[in-house]
Amino acid sequence: MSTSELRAKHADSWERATHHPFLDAVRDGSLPEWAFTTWLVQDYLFVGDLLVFQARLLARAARGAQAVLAGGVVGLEQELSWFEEQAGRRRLQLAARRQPTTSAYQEFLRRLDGAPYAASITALWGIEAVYLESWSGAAPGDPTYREFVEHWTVPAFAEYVDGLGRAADEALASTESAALADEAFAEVLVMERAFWNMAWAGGAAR
Ligand code: HMH
Repeated sequence: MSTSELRAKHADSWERATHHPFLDAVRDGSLPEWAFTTWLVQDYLFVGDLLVFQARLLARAARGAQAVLAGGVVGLEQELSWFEEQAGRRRLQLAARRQPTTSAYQEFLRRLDGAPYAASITALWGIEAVYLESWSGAAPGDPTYREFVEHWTVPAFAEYVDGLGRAADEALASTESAALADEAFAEVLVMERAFWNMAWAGGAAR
């Protein structure tokens, strides 16, 4: 199994994770400010949880995946500072509670701590690949939100996602846990859809 096979197998769910009224409204500027704020605060909490997960994954990674994962850990720590700057500029309070969707995602990441390495690296690739695709669809974005669109569409982020894909493919090529990797990827797609819905349903069916 490979990452491209997984994407093809879960094409419908991939589509639902990467296209959403929230992203359409980021593109055309019609997103209510409160919805963006909800997303920003909850995503800050999510990135903190992802950093914890990724640091643990690095500790058990294949030798060939250490560089991309270590780089990603540094990147996530910098991303937290970037969120803090963004929140400061918008006078937003980041010290919020996790909403149920964010808590469910955190619990999923904790479960992945105990999953076979191939399943966990595949899930991580899925998490980041969804963001690249999602924000690419919102480009260039209304000026209000353009910095966020640019953040997840820069070439360096695309290269990072490619690097995670190579690490996942390497793990998938020799694993006996392909079924668990498939399940983990499918669950990422459901979680990502739910995360957009948490921020804003946009009047559309969920
Ligand atoms: C919900 N998924 C979510 N937030 C993010 N910041 C990413 C993926 C990418 O890091």
